[in-house]
Amino acid sequence: MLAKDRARTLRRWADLMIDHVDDLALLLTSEQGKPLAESRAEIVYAASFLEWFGEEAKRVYGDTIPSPWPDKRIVVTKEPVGVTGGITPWNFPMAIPAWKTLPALLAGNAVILKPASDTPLLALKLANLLHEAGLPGGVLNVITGPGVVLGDALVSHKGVNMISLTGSTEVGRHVAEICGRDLRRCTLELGGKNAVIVLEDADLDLAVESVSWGAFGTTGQRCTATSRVIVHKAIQHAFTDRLVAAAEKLQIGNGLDEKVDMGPLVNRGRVHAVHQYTQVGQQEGAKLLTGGTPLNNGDYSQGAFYKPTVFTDVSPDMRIAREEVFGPFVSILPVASYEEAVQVANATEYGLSTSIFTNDLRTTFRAMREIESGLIYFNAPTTGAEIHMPFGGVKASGNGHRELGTHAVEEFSETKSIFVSYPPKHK
Ligand code: UN1
Repeated sequence: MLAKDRARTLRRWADLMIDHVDDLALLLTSEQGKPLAESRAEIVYAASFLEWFGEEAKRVYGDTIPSPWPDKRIVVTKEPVGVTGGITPWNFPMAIPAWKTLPALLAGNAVILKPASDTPLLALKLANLLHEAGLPGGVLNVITGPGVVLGDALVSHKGVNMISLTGSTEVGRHVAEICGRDLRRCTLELGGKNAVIVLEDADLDLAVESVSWGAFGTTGQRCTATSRVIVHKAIQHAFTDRLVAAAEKLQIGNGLDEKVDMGPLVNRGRVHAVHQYTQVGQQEGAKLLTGGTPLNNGDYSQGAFYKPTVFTDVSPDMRIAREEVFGPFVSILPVASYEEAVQVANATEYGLSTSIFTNDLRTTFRAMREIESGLIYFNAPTTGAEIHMPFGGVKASGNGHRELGTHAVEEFSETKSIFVSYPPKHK
């Protein structure tokens, strides 16, 4: 398609998503569990990607470079990679399929999308709406089923030129191994053990509100979720008391009930996995301040509910300070200085998102340099990606690629360097 036609299709797609926001949100909550307000926000968020990429679709530029040699020009063009495979998780069943599919389409590729088997419906809806918006048949294809069968088939298929995965670091290593063998390009967006650093001069109310949302929003099921709080000892107790109070105030229940703040985990297996970390924390000698139990009584018996859980006196070598829990679970690590906070923040194999609460200019600029993390926030939660910003992590949180924004289009493109010589005619 011509760039202007691609742009028009993507913009129509965005409008269709907004027209259907309530139906889509209802489906999302019914399938995934997050509260309706979060589901609506996710649809609007996904539609904003479509809108942004719809505008961007007209701006696929190349370069023309003068050569050091006379009578020669160099032209650099961007071309599609070919067929790309997207594998997406169940925590954002609409937003992540959108953010993987869009740059791939924009760069001119065909896409085969494999959504998580717990949440296939939104990806199917996304594809329906895109076809309604005018995408030709066969350009976006959705396949549904278990990852162990379909994921491996997709990742190792000789007709697939590139794989883009959002998932756990364990699955990422497996996908990278297969792609490595076949020299297939793969972009990986993996786990995190994201820290919020709360320093002595922090605005405590803001820090508590941000940690509560970062740790318990989406029931803690985000790669960017806050799972560690590294707090200066001088304000440790004031901060901890307020965080525990905020956690205990959250209304937990069926996401279809508009009064609910935190929905269930995605399935019962996840309740078991989170609860194991509570047991690990207790065995390791950390102090459980609140939560630490599944909710099973009454209406809760129908679902996969877990209480927001806060541990304190956690030390950096404990498993609950190092391993991704992916649930409403946060570990507090007290420190005595900014330097120690940075050392503790960097002491994990992950490096996705870190947030620092301070109003000190020197600390701010030092932290920008010293924190090992693909995303750094100041005075804000560890969550909240923005469409125009490169998104991704360092260390075991990824393999060096970045999603979203114009960077993402580059990831889904091949670069062709063309040398054109036009010497004078030989006699
Ligand atoms: C965000 O918190 O800003 O799987 C979005 C995930 C991420 C999206 C996070 N890919 O949680």
